[in-house]
Amino acid sequence: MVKPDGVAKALVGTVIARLEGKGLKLAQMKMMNIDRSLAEEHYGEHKERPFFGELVDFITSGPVVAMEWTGPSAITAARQMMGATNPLEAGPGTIRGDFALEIGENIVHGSDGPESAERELGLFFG
Ligand code: 3AN
Repeated sequence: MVKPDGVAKALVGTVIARLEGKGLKLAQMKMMNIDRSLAEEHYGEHKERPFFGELVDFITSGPVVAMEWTGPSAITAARQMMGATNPLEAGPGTIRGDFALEIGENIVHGSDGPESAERELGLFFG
């Protein structure tokens, strides 16, 4: 998903181009606004974390672009290209390493495994 900061910085095309360049295939895509209840469900695993409120505020602050990507080891490949959660720890050449500075505004979200991918695809495209 390209998060509100990525959309605001006009990075949707860049994110898509990078993943397509790697060889992944874009299977579904939807620009949308996420309401609070969907955001709380999406980030349910972080409910007890101190930054949960900020996370929900931020993801609902503007339009996002939800996407389904497919291909060999798509999750591992996409997460490698996204870079570490904290942009200051994300290497150059990664999306977060190249375009973000703050952990709360790190341009993209990616499912962290097959189960979360299934769950999140159901939330956004089901
Ligand atoms: P990732 O998106 O790399 O899988 P998660 O799932 O651990 O990272 O975290 C979800 C989101 O929560 C991150 N994309 C980031 O925006 C935010 N986040 C994670 N850790 C922190 C933190 N310590 N402070 C503020 N926001 C955080």
